[in-house]
Amino acid sequence: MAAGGARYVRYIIISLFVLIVFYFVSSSTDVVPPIKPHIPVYNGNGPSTPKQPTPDHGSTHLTDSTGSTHSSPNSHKVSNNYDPSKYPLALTPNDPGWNDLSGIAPGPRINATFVTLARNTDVWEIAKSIRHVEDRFNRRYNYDWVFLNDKPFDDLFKKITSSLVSGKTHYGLIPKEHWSFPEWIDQDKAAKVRQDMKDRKIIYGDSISYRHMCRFESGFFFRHPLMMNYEYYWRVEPSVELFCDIHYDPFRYMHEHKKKYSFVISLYEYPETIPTLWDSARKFMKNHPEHIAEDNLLRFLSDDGGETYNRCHFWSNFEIGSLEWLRSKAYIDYFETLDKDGGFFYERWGDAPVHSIAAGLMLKREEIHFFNDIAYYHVPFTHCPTGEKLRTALKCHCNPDDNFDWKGYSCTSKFFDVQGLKKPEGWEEESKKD
Ligand SMILES: Nc1nc2c(ncn2[C@@H]2O[C@H](COP(=O)(O)OP(=O)(O)OP(=O)(O)O)[C@@H](O)[C@H]2O)c(=O)[nH]1
Ligand SMILES: *[C@@H]1O[C@H](CO)[C@@H](O)[C@H](O)[C@H]1NC(C)=O
Ligand SMILES: [Mg+2]
Repeated sequence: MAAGGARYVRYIIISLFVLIVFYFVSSSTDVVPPIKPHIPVYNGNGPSTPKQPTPDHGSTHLTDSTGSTHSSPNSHKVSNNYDPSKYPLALTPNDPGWNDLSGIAPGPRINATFVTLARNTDVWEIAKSIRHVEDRFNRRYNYDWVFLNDKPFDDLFKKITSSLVSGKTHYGLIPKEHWSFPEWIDQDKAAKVRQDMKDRKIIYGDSISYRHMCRFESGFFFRHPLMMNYEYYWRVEPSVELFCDIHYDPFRYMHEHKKKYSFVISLYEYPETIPTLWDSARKFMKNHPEHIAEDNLLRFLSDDGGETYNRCHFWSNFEIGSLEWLRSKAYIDYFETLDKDGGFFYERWGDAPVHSIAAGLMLKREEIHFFNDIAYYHVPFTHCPTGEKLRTALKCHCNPDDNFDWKGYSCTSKFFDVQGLKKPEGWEEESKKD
């Protein structure tokens, strides 16, 4: 059967050919070096220079170790001349790239970092936060993460966090002057206040470290040598959660829309912690009229034209903001006025109202942004975006009944009113639920 034999030979040759092709295709990733995505880092100004990887050991005396234990999958190439329209942000489900949530995001990177202040004992709680941030966003962007502490980070903290962050990790020690009583503080007076606040059962009222924390977050974190390497920050605290996919780069949003400060939750401050904060702020306004923005957001902070503070503030455990703004003369003059008045120790001023008053007075109101699409939890409040269509599109896993935005103790409704923004459909029904 000659014809049958030839057929077998043909089959064998074809099978061999298919096998060979298959072999080459499947092994080509080993043979050909993987193509690294070319990701320029956008920098609002300054020359275009490649970002140097930080050396592994102490670039400054305040850095106990950079802890860069693994390299990120992309090399953040610096370029300050990208054309935003060439890499449109996927802001809505109709925008190109919306469904592209796998692999490294194409397009430029901003000169930005995550930042966390934490103790070594916070390691497992910050691990959870990092997991949320990475899964919902950073695994595709690989931004750096700076960790700051008033004591050196231990090996466990560095090992766990650097294994979870997809970008580079840096670990910094806070200098003593940024975490201690300034010399003009009367220790006896401060101690009496703590005892009194303890008796009145004011939350963290008797804590010294909480006060150092609030003062550090108010006036120093953005000036730490590790933070000097960036223009924007995203603050992350232990035990926070993100409930929805983030389809675009919030840092780029901030940069391209000229935003300087942003929030997801706002609320009223405990009056007992800030009796004279507004007096200090008014002193600053009087002494530094040059720093007050013309089209500011004072109406969010005060219901009587600046006479009194209504206690509305952006909740600062989440913040995406401009470091350049915090490092500006305006902000530093403001912080120094407050710091001299001593309320971080004679009262218990929180960094949230301190940042919020600064933003409300010194920024133009269009420079402050509400990130509705970043769903967030920090005990005990949740921001879960209003509108089922949006939540489904973002694959959110928060319970909409938990949304705090339109509840009586939130200031977000006021923010919308003052900004002249249209509230999302369904907000009224949510505000009626308990
Ligand atoms: N290194 C260091 N970090 C601290 C210290 N106290 C607080 N932090 C950090 O500062 C941030 C705010 O502290 P929290 O204890 O979360 O304060 P809070 O958010 O007002 O209160 P909670 O409701 O308890 O979360 C967190 O990132 C903490 O990890 C401290 O003494 N040392
Ligand atoms: C990022 O910003 C910092 C602070 O402005 C600057 O010193 C640094 O050169 C910038 N880095 C890049 C890569 O542009
Ligand atoms: Mg917290």
